[in-house]
Amino acid sequence: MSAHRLLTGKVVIATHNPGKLVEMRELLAPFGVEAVSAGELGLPEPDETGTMFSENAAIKAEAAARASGLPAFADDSGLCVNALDGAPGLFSARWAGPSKDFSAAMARIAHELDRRGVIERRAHFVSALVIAWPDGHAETFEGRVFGEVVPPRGTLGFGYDPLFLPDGHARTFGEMSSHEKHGVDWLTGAALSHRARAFVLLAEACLRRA
Ligand code: ITT
Repeated sequence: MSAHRLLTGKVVIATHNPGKLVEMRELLAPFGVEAVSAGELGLPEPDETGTMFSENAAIKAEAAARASGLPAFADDSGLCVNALDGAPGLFSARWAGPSKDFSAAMARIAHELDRRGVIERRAHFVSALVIAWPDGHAETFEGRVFGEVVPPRGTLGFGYDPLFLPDGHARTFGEMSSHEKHGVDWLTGAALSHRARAFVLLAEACLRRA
């Protein structure tokens, strides 16, 4: 296994999802790297042909690093519902269709659970984060948060946030500010969301506080 490499200077945030972009910028903010988004650089969205979150994150990060000549940071993530055999999972974005209608995607989850007469509502979010350098070096980190699917509540966050109630909390991600959703304590390394949990590992390995 290769040694971790420090990320300094300028980095591309290789996402076209505005909700993720906000969270990834916030997480990077304390570390003194200059972040520019794939959208700002006019980079295309590569086809996500992987069969694992980490593969798709690597596809996105490596494509952006090659195209920009800069280190690039990508997230591939999704919501996995136990009673739906892990769906929507890798297809979480696709369940919202070309119009990115997450109300419809959340309604589809409720419908699928009702159709199966399921009471068990366990679910988790997964985030795979990859930083890829233009010379081909890459680092991968993964985080998960477990909880339950509930009737959607709240207007904060993005995607499936309103229907996800993390274990030990009374409010859904849709009812939490992004700061609460990250839940990062840099002293202990604790974090709440899947993305923040993966990011804490990434930060320990590849970042230094500014
Ligand atoms: P990029 O590939 O450009 O980053 P995307 O939206 O296509 O954007 P993904 O392929 O990783 O990203 O799809 C994951 C989907 O899962 C995403 O569209 C969200 O709707 C959902 N998702 C991931 N993390 C989430 C979170 O923290 N809160 C709510 N929904 C989330």
